[in-house]
Amino acid sequence: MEVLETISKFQINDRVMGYAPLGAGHINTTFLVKTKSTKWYVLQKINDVVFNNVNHLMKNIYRTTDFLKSKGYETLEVVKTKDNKLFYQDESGSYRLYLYIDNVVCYEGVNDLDMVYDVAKAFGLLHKSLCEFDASSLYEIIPNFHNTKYRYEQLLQAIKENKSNRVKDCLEEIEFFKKHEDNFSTIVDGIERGEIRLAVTHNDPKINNVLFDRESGNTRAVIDLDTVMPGSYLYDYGDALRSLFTGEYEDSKDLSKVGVDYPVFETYTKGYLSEMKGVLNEKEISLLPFAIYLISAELAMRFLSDFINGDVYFKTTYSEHNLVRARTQIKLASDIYEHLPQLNKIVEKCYKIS
Ligand code: ADP
Ligand code: GN1
Ligand code: MG
Repeated sequence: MEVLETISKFQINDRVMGYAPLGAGHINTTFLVKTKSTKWYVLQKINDVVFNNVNHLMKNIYRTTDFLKSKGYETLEVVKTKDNKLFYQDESGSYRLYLYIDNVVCYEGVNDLDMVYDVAKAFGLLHKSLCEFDASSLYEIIPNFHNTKYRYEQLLQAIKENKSNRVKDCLEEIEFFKKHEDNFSTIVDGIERGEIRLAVTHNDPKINNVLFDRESGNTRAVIDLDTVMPGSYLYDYGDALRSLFTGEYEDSKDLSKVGVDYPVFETYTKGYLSEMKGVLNEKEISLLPFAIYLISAELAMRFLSDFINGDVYFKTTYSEHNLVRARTQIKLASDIYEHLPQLNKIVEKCYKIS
């Protein structure tokens, strides 16, 4: 790709001075585009292996960010191409341009509990701001992304096919899923019965997708909206805590540090409920801790299925990498499952004081 040539396809009025790689994202290729004025831009090559319908993806982003802006919420701002399209495409790939959100910092991990609270509030505010948006009108960018029941069927299929002859290496892990299989439909069935809201969700609620103001330290915007689609708030809440709990140990063989971090759990729950208390229903509140268990089990299934299938989805650097990752998530899921009564009590307390 010729970056300057690609930039010239978009509606930029100022003179472009140059560009440089930006951030440490794993999915897209991102550049900061500097101009002569104070208005800078972010050019991204969209990963079209992960996202095979860029048109749908950009429509979802455009519609939701437009809605957020109308509510006065700082968010990504799509800059269209000269022929008024949401993205530019040529034989080298698909590209989009955003306005650069300046004076911000992005973190790979949390430094303290204040930061946990702020991140939780940022994701809570995103959910709340979009709660009146008709989720069913959005495209499902990755079908069945958080459909744990479907993910379990995929695991059973992988076991049956045993393509890489690896089933013999993970019998204990498979046993975990067999024991827990009655739990995997809870959220999906709840959505189907109308007990759990089908909502607009982010689906990658990690700390490095939140931008903080460089001066005040306050959160400014939630970014990386590629996977914004219909889902349940429960999966986003659960996934955010799951990633905070595993932190740097997601790929580690050392399972001793993996488990519930109570101060992080309580602080995140308080921050999230400070925005979402009036939006979540009783059923959803009662399932908050369960959702962390379920999403951890779901990710464990995804890693294990990929291990059994011969490492075709997640990037791996050694042959047992996906198995090691699955074990971490199984350990976390088991730990949460054992402590559900305590965790539910903490949620009740947070709910009362929020
Ligand atoms: P990926 O899907 O690869 O994670 P992201 O959309 O999260 O890609 O972008 C990668 C990084 O680029 C972010 O973590 C952030 O540091 C930076 N970034 C992306 N968009 C913007 C923006 N509009 N303004 C400022 N920084 C941005
Ligand atoms: C993938 O690439 P990253 O880290 O943002 C995956 C998530 C998993 C995560 C686990 C599109 O996200 O669902 O939680 O790995 N994203 C996709 O590390 O599959
Ligand atoms: Mg990102």
